[in-house]
Amino acid sequence: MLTPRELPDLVKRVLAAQPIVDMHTHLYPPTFGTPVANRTGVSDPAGMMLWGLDDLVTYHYLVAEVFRAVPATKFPYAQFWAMTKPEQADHIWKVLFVERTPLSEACRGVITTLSKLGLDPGVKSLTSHRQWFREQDPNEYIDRVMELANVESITMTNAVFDDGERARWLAGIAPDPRFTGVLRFDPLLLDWPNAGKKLAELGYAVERELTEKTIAEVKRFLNEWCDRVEAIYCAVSLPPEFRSSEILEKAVLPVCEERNIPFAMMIGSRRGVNPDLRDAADTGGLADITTVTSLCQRFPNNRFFVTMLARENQHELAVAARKFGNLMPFGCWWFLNNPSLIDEITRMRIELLGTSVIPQHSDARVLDQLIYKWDHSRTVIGRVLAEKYADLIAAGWPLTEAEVGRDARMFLKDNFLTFLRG
Ligand code: FIX
Ligand code: ZN
Repeated sequence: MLTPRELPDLVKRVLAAQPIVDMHTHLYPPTFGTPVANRTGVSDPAGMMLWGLDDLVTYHYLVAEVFRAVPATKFPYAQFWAMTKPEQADHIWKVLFVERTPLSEACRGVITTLSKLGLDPGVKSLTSHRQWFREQDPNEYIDRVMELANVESITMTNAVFDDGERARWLAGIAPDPRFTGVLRFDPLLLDWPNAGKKLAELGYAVERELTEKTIAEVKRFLNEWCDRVEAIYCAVSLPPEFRSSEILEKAVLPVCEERNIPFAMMIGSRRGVNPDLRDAADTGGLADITTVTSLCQRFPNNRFFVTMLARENQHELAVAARKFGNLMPFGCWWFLNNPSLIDEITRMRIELLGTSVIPQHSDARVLDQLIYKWDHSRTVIGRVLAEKYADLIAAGWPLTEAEVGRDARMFLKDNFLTFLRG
């Protein structure tokens, strides 16, 4: 039987040894092309596989932070976006890592990643490190990063309304066993007239009115694309105000039920509040949990992955999951992906849901981020778990290492895979 004293190290060791299935990322394999110069000599400016130093440092979280440190009144947005990516990275590095202490979570993430790769994070210039990344082979580098992060499977976000990504799929993409597909289609639920026009361009006989024929064609579109990307689930992100829609209820959920795959809702994103920040333009907002409970109640044959962006929605989401077995809360999304909030949310979820929750996803946009996002999350989740186990032992439970191993496997891999299978 374990003792409270040995728990922190043991839990840390067990979590570190547990391979992760990362259920939500924006990562792509080399088959989608990469804009990053590398050892193979092959790169594609429109490539979708982001990795390496300049992509790490120009992550949209850091773009938002650099415009806080040096506002656009002093350094206009247009000037920043006119620079090359290495020039943007040099500006961000100088402002946030040289002229200031890189205290923020996003800054600390870059430091952790460089350190774990064996590179000195304290450099004043990025030049020497840039050369190191140029000497990497993207395909081999994926294996190296997955090993360092102990991630065994990467779940993509395949945005079918992204013209660049759609064109690549239509041209044919060889499958990569390290990556699994997810069909993502926000515009279908948020901007029907335009999404309808796009479906018509792609050859689907849809009309503006949601006639039976149109609904049938939307279902055909979803099924054909789920087949193409071998979707393990379907996903959308939704603004706080979203309640439901005819397309969701008459096309999306029936298709997910027929295919026996879950539907993921990422709720609370308000897009484009400051467009000059581009990918960093979005914010979050408080949503209404009845959006979730009403769908779970009215569609009992559908399974729902749900993550919510507002801190204030987390408790009611966990409580809602106590009411609906077809609801799986997951991750500390985006502005919640910070140690203090991961701690608060994970602690509350374990107290309300025990082991039946998926504590985290990485949301990595740059391959190397898997290293820090999982290192930082494992540390916080491990700390919370060790304290929860200590409480359990204090209550008289004869906790074993095997139980800790079983829980780690459920939190970091099996809860996701089991809910996928239904
Ligand atoms: O909708 C999403 O999947 C979000 O995760 C992204 O849009 C967001 O920009 C992001 O990268 C959050 O971490
Ligand atoms: Zn995301």
